[in-house]
Amino acid sequence: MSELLQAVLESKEKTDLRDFIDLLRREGSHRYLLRNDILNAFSSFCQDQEKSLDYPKTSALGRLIYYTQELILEYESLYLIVRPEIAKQESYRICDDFSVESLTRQELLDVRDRYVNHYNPEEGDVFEIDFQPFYDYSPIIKDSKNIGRGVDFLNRYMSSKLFQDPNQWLTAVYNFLSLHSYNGITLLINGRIQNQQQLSAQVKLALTFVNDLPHNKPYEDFRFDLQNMGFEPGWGNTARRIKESLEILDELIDSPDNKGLEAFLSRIPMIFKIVLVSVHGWFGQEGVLGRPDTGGQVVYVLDQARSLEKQLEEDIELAGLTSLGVKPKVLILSRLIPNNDGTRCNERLEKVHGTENGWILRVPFRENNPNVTQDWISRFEIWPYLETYAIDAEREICAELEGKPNLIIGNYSDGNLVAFLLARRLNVTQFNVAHALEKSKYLFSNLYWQDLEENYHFSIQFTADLIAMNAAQCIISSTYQEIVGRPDSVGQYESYQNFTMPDLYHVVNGIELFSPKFNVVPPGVNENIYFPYKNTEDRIPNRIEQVEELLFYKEDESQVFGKLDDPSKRPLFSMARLDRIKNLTGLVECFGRSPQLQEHCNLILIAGKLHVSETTDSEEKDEIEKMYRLIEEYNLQGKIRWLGVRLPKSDSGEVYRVIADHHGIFVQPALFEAFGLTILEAMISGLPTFGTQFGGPLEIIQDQVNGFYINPTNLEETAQKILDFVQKCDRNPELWGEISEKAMQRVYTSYTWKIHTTKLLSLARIYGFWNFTSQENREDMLRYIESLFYLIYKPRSQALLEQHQGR
Ligand code: UDP
Ligand code: LCN
Repeated sequence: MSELLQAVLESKEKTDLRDFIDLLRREGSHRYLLRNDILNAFSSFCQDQEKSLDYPKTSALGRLIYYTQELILEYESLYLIVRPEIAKQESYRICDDFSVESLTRQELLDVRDRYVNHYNPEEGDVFEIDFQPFYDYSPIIKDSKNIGRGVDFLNRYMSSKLFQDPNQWLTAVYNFLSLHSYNGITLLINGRIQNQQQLSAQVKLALTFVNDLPHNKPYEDFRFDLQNMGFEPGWGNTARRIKESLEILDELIDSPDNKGLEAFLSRIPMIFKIVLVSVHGWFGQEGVLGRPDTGGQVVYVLDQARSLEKQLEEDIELAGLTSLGVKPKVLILSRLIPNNDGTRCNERLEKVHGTENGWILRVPFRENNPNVTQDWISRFEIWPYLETYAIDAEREICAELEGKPNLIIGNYSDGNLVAFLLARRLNVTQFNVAHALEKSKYLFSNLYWQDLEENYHFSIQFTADLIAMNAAQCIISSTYQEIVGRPDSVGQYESYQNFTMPDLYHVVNGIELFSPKFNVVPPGVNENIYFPYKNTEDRIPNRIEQVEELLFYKEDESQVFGKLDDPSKRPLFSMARLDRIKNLTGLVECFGRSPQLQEHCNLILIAGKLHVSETTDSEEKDEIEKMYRLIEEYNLQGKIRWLGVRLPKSDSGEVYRVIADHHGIFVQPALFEAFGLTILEAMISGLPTFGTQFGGPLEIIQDQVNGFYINPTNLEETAQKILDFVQKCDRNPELWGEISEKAMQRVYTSYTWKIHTTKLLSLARIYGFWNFTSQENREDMLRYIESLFYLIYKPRSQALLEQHQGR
């Protein structure tokens, strides 16, 4: 039993536990509380009982409650789901007489089913999904703090195994080097080197040869000499670079170590063509941001494509392949939407701005349902179209690339599923990115899936998630907590470990969190658009004026709501889509409830739309209405400006800088934010930033150092934190500048696209190498995954298709 639970039961605190349970029961004997509710209930209990202020922290009961993620009251029983440490879960049943039983995962899932009245054992057992057996024989990280650093671990583990047998190691290197080519051009070694022994000898010979050459001698000048020794292009562009590469290889052959291997692989030209998959949204470069389902994902994928192309170009140049006509190509695969609503989403190909060879490739959904497939479809509805989409996309991709890609990276549930289907068909490495999965966004989305199915179809989406995350060779996450949360909160992937979909299936082990497939690689910001407000030489005076006018003064009912009484007050600024989760209305309420904050600051919001008539999205409609209600209720006229504009990217960069010119503050009040690109954008611009403590911002910002955390569910506390800072800045004007400076530094040192792509490409090479050398047999898992696809995913999406057809 958990030590904390034992400590409570064996001490006087047992009475407190009893009283606390009584208190909970008073509000109903059949209840399901999640962590926030549990903490609130416990805090009321402590007040009722006049406990000391530090009781929640110092008592065993307080600590037990702190680690309790879920609490289920079921008549006479109480179930506690405790998470004593990251990625670990224990569940207990406490009976009326205080006897305690621990529960297996299966039993816990039954309890949850019973809670929602869907537990029917007499009708047979429910289908259990269990991925654990497939991970039993792959290497597993031991310590939870190393989760997310999979590649380092994998590299160390696999190398130590492989290096034990020199012959096996040499064979692996030889076979791997013999593998590479680009559009028919053989790379690295040719048939003159016929085995591993010859490889070793020829490397030494080639080294003696290049050693005598001037460092800067271009490769083309001695290409044929190397070719005669068995070496083809790919080792470097100059004598010096080739010498370094051969030295690393020589060292690896004689005395291998994992660092050397990593350095060697980073030089191997094995990635030229990449496909990024982002299916559902309006994927384009203009007029799409702020539409339903397009937000950070579009920004992320476009920036990633640009940065990948640039990095590949650099690598190819260094490898000495540019003169042979080798060129990288990055394709962003998205949906072609015939009814394009003024966007370019009906075009098959669109060049990515700022690239030589980066393209958005759009493939339509097959016209099996013209009334639906001609239009944009919400991400919740697109499941029936994805399988045929992948088949069609495969053809288009191979035509565009004149062959197979070297890497496929999916984005979000739908993109990852398509990435899986493509990777399986093409036998290519699959990476996943999941900016924010719905399962952790919608509370109880799995328990009540049947009630939500009509609008959300989570039964299909969560199945797709399980399929794609297990099939992927590598999962790129933006933060550690995206994988396994924090000591007090569950991570996005962790939430897939075990859950029930009542009447459909039980997930007993949905994903192995300790698998080296997880790697934290945060994104960056586009530094051409978002840069410090101080870089005046890069700013365009005309644009500054226009943005200034728009933010503070412009009167145009179609675009702006509100006129400021005193535009010189310090601006509090936020920008987001009007989703419930983004919680801009929460920020308005927080501002509304603090007259002091209103005294010091104006609130300026850029939030998509001003009129309900402009949107068909029900959540957006609700938020617009709520915003007006709050402005009225708190009488915020004259203190708030709400801009219903969709700014071109270049202007959105200037917006942050103009707010910084006014020594303003950026507030990101989301109820949950998976990563939070706007936080990076604001920080690099030099804005002191107050970011939600729920999600990624917790890792980007270091509280009180280069920004501040807020708990957006606690409006008074949030207002007070901002007010404190504002008042301190009023007293000591240098403070604003200090935080601003550190915010900029934070982004430059840890969150650039250069760091991101260097790491990503290194991962791709290392996973590629290990997949090849270990010949890891994943076929059994992939077969299991396929059966989930055909037996659960497909029939359910077929049923959804029929619903669409009936419309
Ligand atoms: N954005 C924008 N205009 C808007 C709202 C958002 O240009 O009206 C951009 C913003 O600059 C950021 C992205 O959209 O680059 C939003 O990303 P974030 O990660 O903050 O949130 P998401 O929308 O992906 O949940
Ligand atoms: C989606 C989100 O919700 C954000 O938190 C991320 O920043 C964005 O995608 C890019 O990954």
